[in-house]
This record gives sequence, structure tokens and C-alpha cells, in this order.
Amino acid sequence: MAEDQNKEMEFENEISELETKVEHEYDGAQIQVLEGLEAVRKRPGMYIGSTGPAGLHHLVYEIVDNAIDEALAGYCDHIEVTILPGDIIRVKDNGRGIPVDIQPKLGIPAVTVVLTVLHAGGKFGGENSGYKVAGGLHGVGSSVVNALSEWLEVRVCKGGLEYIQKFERGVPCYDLKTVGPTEETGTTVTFKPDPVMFEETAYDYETLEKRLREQAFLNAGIRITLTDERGEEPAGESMCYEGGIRSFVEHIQARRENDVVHEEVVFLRGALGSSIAEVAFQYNTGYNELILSFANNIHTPDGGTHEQGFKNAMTRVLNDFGREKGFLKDKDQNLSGNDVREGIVAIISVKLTEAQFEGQTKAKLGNTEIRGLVENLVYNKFKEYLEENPSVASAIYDKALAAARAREAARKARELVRRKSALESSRMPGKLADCREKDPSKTEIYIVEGDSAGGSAKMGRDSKIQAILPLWGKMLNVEKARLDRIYGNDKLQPVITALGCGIGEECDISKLRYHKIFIMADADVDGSHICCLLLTFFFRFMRPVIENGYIYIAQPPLFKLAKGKDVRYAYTEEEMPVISQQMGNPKISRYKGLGEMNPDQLWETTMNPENRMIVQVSIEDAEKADEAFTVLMGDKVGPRKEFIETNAKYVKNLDI
Ligand code: 1YM
Repeated sequence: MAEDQNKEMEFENEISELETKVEHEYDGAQIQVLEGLEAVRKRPGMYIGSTGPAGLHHLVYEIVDNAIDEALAGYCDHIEVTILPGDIIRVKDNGRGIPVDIQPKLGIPAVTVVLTVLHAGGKFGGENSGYKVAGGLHGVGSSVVNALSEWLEVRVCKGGLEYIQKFERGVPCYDLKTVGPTEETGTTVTFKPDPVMFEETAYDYETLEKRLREQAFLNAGIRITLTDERGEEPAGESMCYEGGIRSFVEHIQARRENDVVHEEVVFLRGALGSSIAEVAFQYNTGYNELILSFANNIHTPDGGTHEQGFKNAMTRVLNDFGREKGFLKDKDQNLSGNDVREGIVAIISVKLTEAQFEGQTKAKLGNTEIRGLVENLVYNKFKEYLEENPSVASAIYDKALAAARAREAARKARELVRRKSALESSRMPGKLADCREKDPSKTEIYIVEGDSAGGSAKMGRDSKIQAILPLWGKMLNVEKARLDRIYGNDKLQPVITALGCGIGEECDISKLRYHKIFIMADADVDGSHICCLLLTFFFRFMRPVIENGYIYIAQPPLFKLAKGKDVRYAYTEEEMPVISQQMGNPKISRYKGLGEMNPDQLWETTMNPENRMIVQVSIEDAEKADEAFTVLMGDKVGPRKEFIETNAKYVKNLDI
């Protein structure tokens, strides 16, 4: 809190200094400019979403977006992004160069306007928060990046001359000047994010790489290179995909454990007025669906009209065509949306002039006309495709019909379970030691690995609000299982019953019986495995439970330090020597497992809400989690090994 206030005061001082400068040195138009910068620095979140790592990386995307617009306009085919030592970013394109002629209204060069005048609104708020495609509005974000940079330098090569201008926190250090002659054309923007504005200013190579690769897929033919010059040896990558989103689908499939069901990626493209839609998809033998949708190259994780149009059309076309061609018999039920999307990897990319982004995080496309565009495109063109490619059609029907049969089997298994539990006097699993409180917002459940730890937990708990469910042994690997097998599984069944909210499409969070679900496992390889399996299960089949922040991982201590009556616990390797020094030569013992703790110790160190350490599990990026789970749990060794090599420090304890 105090730190925030300090930061705020620093801004106020800085801004009033700028204002004094303004009164003496600048005219009216410049005052407007500084007011704009002030607004950005006062409420950065309004313009870049956050001042955390996401906001920091967003600065790069804003600048790159301008270069991509130039490429889409047909003037640029290469964009170079470099991370320089000190986490300075340089973005260079070979386009026309931002215009340098004097803007009549403000009396300053256009490039200076682009970098200092705030566009009304801003992507994350305001009424005009729409984004326009190439030929529309450029330079929306450059001034925001400038305002949030300790310094920013722009170089423009244009008409045989090179120009340069430098800014500090958005304020020009000098007027635009010429450096000398040049044969090149293009724009280079170099900036250092202002450490006063961001919680952290270190760039993550993988994050930039993922986003830039995505842009290279979405804009076929544009070469984007990323170079990291921070280390001893420069690292980097050059990305260019003539195949566009088709290559995107292939790239994702190559990293998945499951084989493809048909060789060729289906690619469909259509237009309506000035809007364009492109869809690429391919089925694999797996059970998950992955649909990534984009509007104007912006990822829409919450979907929207384009995704809805795609889903509607897929269900409709596969049912209609299936009936026509006899893949579906008269006695067969219609295929459901989930049946036709099982094992699909799809990319949907639409470009439109006035994109409306909806929802809290502006992550959902709202334009209603786009639903019709995508739905008609996919219905008509995919039907044609199926006509022309009978072998692909039959492979897809095999897959969808198998999914439908599994769905039916799952329904039967579920009913069986329901009927069985209706007959039993208590519906709850025998191993569950339930709590007395019935209000879910006040209750907790500990899912505990092993019977002996379960026993300690039962004795040590606060039985008013804490329930205990012991599990034992290794569980089935959820990634490879379909819903019907999950229902029959004797390890997971008690979890499903105890939580009460159901799974899959039927998961109803309002029926959840506990709002804190703790996974409590040993801090060893087996414990990590159980933990990972349970998380996979929740991620796949009870995702709302994670999304609502109800899942936690209990953190038992790693060490016990005792000196006479003084007993303390260390929860991390790092903490141990510190505490040891404070205590002065205590007896140190390492806990090998939860089973070693008696009920009192378990309560005191791990379960007492007053002083326990807990970790909340969140899905910041559901796709990332999806990928990690798939890679870690799947069959293919290649991607898993690669994942572990790059993330070794996070998965130290994982059994692989
Ligand atoms: C490294 C970032 O910003 N490139 C870039 C920006 C512009 C142009 C070319 C450009 C656009 C137009 C005409 C036009 C911009 N120009 C403007 C504005 N790279 C980067 N490359 N000539 C050049 O849109 O007509 C804003 S961005 F407004 F000045 F035209």
C-alpha cells in the first residue's frame, strides 16, 4: 500500500515538473499532448491492461502491430524484434517509414504526432476501443508505449534521408532531426520500459516468441525475426509461414501426442463486404478440442461470434451431410457439438473494420454479422469439401460416431452411479470424513494422498469446517481417458461424489460442497505425480472449479527445526538455513512424507487456517495449462522431454 502511494506521489511530482516545463516552453497543442501522457502514466492499466508482465510484453506488441499493419498494407515483409541487454526492445521494419512531414494542425512532424498524441480511448477502455485493420487506423499504441518508456528512440528512413528523435517518458528531448542520407526505407523504434511504471521489466523470450510466431502464422508470408542479445551468445529465431493458419494447425498437431485422423488440414476462406474470415482445422485421435480464435490478429480467448458461427456450422453440416450420405442412420441420434469437435484443432481468424470486443477483459468478439459470415462459409465450403474428399469425410465420421458412442456409454455409466447412490443410505463415499458445517462458502476438503496421512488429517482437523478424503495409490492417467472411464474409476469416483458438482458438461458449480479444495500430497516424486494427475482431472472435467479459484495445494513443511522447546518449521529449502541461524544450532530433521507427522503437527503446520501456507491454483492461461498437461501426461516422449528441459526448474519434483 505504502509503496503504491509513494509511486503515485512520484508521478504527481514528475507530472507537475512537466507542467511547469509546459507553461514555459510549449504551446497549447503541446499541453494537450502532455495531458495525454499524464493520463497514460496515471492509469497505465487502462491502456495496456496491467503493469505486470502482461502489460510489459504488451508494449512490444503495440509497436509490432504497427509494423504488421504496414506489412498488411503491402509495403513491408520483414520485421525484426531484438531484446537488447538491459531489457531494451528494438523493433525494425522495412516499410515506408512513418511520415515525417509537418502536420498542419499541430505544426510538428507526423512521426512526432504518432509518438506523442494519444489516440482517443485506448484499446482497454473508452468508447472507441475498437481496432481497425490495415488501411484504417495506425499508430494507436505508439504514444502509449512512449509514455511508459524511460526513453524511446525512433529512426525513420524515408525519401533518401534518415531521421531520428528521442523521448524521455514521452516528452521529446529534441525536435526531429536528420542524421544523413540513406538508401533504406523503414522504421525502427527502440525503447526501455520505465521501471517506475512496471512491477518488473525483464522480458521473457518464450512469451515474445509465442506471440510473434502467432502473428507470423496469422499473417502469411511476413517474416518476423526475434533475437535475444542479453546472453553471452545471441539466440533467436526467424519465423515465416507461407501456409498461414494452415501451418498454425500443423504446428500445434506436431506438438500433440495424438496422430492426425486425415493428412490434409482443411482450409476455408470467405468474405462479406469488407470482412474476411479464414478457418483451418484438422482432427486428431485425441479427445480434446482446441479452438483458437482471432479477430484482427488479436487473440479472443473467450471466443465470441466467430467461434459460435464455426461451432454451429460444424454441428449442422456434419449432421446434414451425414444423413444425406448415410453416415448417420435413421435410428441414430444427431451428433452433438462435442461429438463433432472431439479431437479437433482449429484456428479461426477474422478481419473486420469495426471489431467490437466484449466482456471484462475484452477477450470476446461481439460483432453479430461475423457469426453469419463464418457459419455460412463453414457450412457451404466444408460441405463441398466433404463431397470432394470422401476419405477425409469417412475418417471424420468414424471419429465423431465413436465420440457419440462414448457419450452414450458415459451417460449409462453415470446413470448407473446415480441409481446405485440413490439406493445407498448415505450418498457420500465411505472414506470421506465430512465436516459438520453445510454452507460451502465456509467449508474445506482435504484430498489426501495415502491412508496413514489421511488418518492423521482426520484426527488433526477442525471437524466443523474441514472434511478429509484419503486417496491411495496411483490414479489413472486422465489425459488418456474418456469420460466413461472416469466415471467407472474407483479413485476418482469418491472425489466426484464428495465434491457434488458433477463433471464435464454437467459440472454445476452451484452444487459444489466445499469452496476450498486442498490437494495434500507428499513433497516427493509420487506426491507431485498425484498432484499433477488431480490437477489434470480438474482442468479437464471440472474446469469451473479452477476458474473460480477453489483449488489449492497444501504446503506441508520440508523441515522441522527443534531446540529444546522451541520448535519451528521450514517450508522451503531457502528458508531452512535462515531459520536455523536464527535459532542457533537447532536439531534439523527433514520430513519424508505427511505420514511422518502426528495429527497435532499436521494441524499446526499445514491445516490450521490461521498460519498454514497454501498455494491457490489459477488458470491464468488455460491454453498454456492445457499444453503443459498434454505434454507432461501424454504418450509422446519428444515434446515432453522438450517441455521438461525448458521448464526443468518448475517441474523439479515431477515423475516423468
Ligand atoms: C517499428 C514500428 O510503426 N511502421 C510504420 C508505421 C507507419 C507507416 C509505416 C506508414 C503509414 C502510412 C503511410 C499510412 C505509420 N504511419 C502513421 C501515420 N513500425 C512502424 N510504417 N506511410 C507510412 O498509414 O498512410 C502511423 S503508423 F499516421 F503517420 F501515417
